Amino acid sequence: MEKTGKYKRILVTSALTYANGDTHLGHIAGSILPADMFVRYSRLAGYDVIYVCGSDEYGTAIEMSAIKEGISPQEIVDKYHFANKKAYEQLGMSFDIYSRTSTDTHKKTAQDFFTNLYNKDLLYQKTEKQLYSEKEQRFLADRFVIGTCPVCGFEEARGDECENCGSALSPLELKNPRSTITGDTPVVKESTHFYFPLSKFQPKLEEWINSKTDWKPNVVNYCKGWFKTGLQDRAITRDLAWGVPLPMEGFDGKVIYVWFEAPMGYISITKELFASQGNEGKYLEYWGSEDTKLVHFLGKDNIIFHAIFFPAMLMAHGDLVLAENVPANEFMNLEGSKQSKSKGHAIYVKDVIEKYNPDSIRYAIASNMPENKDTDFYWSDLQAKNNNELGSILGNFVNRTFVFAEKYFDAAVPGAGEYKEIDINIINSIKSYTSSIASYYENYKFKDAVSETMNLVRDANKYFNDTEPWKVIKEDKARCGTIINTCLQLCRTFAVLFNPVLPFTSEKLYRMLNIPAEGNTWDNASELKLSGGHKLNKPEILFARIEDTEIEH
Ligand code: B3M
Ligand code: ZN
Repeated sequence: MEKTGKYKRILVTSALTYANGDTHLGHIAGSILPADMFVRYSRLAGYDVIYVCGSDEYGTAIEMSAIKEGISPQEIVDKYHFANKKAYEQLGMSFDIYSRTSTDTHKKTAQDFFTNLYNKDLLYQKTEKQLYSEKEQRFLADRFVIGTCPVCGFEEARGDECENCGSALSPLELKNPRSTITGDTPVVKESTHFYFPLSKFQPKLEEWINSKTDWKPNVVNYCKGWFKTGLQDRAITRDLAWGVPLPMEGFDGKVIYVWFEAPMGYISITKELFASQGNEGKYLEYWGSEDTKLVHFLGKDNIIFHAIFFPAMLMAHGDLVLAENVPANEFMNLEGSKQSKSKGHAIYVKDVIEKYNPDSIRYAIASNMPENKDTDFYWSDLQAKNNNELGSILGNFVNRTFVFAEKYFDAAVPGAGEYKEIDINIINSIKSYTSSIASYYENYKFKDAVSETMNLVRDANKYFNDTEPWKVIKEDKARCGTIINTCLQLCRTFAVLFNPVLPFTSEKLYRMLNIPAEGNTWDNASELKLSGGHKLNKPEILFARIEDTEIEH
């Protein structure tokens, strides 16, 4: 029976990954892993939840990479859409759909949205000065130009946003602008673009953000900072070849600005999900209903677009649900500096997945997730978490439980005899652990959820040590049976509670317990569902040690 509560369904999105390069651990930590953990928990907790994501395939980021790689924009997005989709699957990301924005569905969705606002006379045209490269014979939009950020002085700010301070910029605001491709200094030429009246929505947006009393402070503070500066109307078209064309005649050579159409990718990809089930119109049950809890996961550099720009567009459009939460993460840097595709300073998923257990990678990121401040990924930390927590605490507990069951109880679940106080204490603690971990997930506190789950395993190890089955087996086999029965029940509990962060280990545990994953839910995670006599499968190594020689330096 699906859980209801205030909302009938949950719609989860992760920031659409630019298909201009291989995805790295910064994307995983910022938006993909927290969303996947939240969705896996929500499914286990019985919610009707869907998780949509995909490749962001327009914008100058794509064109830049295409020029650098000497291939066309379509070739670059085809190359990296499929590469990133594969990398996410290998890392256990459980999207309901991972699609892309270079589809006809997306093009129509974006153009219809644009037309909706245009027909309401909400958009206006303005002829404005633009940076133009004589050498390249093109206007320098967004990432085609870099310069010094007028807000923080960062010298490699891009024409659309400063990745250092998160400010949304326009090319003309940059000091000493220069072409990213040729380095030459652009001239100023006029061009006409459509504008979205973002400034008009500031009062409604402020009221809306002020009503979000349960949002993370880092997100609310960013928004309040922009309100204080005063929201500026935004140009929503560009002089570019690669992008979604405008839906009306007479604007050849112009496309819809990527940050105006990309968020509509969440809508178009939801349409595709239900179209694949033969019912495209069902997308409106999610996007067109107040009963939907819409949650956007992303990194802090995308907050303005998800907490201000996209909500304003949705308000303008009407009849579409606004985000219930935008639990943005800060950055996970790589041993001190920000991971960046364009600078080649990153740990790419495709590389790390070849060498390490995907669950070890997920666990190392989740237990150090940049939820409220930047954190750093260190290879030594991956090794320590794998060896000293996953291997020595969880792996050790499961292994010695199964070894006992195999050696003394014919590889079956022994009958649970008479419980002593120590048994009842650990069994009763499971229920309180299950609800506290649930509360952490419901409130996007993933680090706490993971460490609390591991605390239960620490208690389980203490239970094993305190009950001394290796001694008890010599004098009272029935008592030993009660102990090992309890430990095996805990292994099933771990298969449920660790599923959000360790999906592959969860699958292994179900296989070893010789039970299907189906039917094991958050609500019954604390029940003793394994019956005496139930045959077990062979124990498997959950986490191989990572030796010093193996770890990247
Ligand atoms: N493609 C992510 C980025 O800025 C951007 C997210 C779009 S979500 C609609 O790298
Ligand atoms: Zn800046």
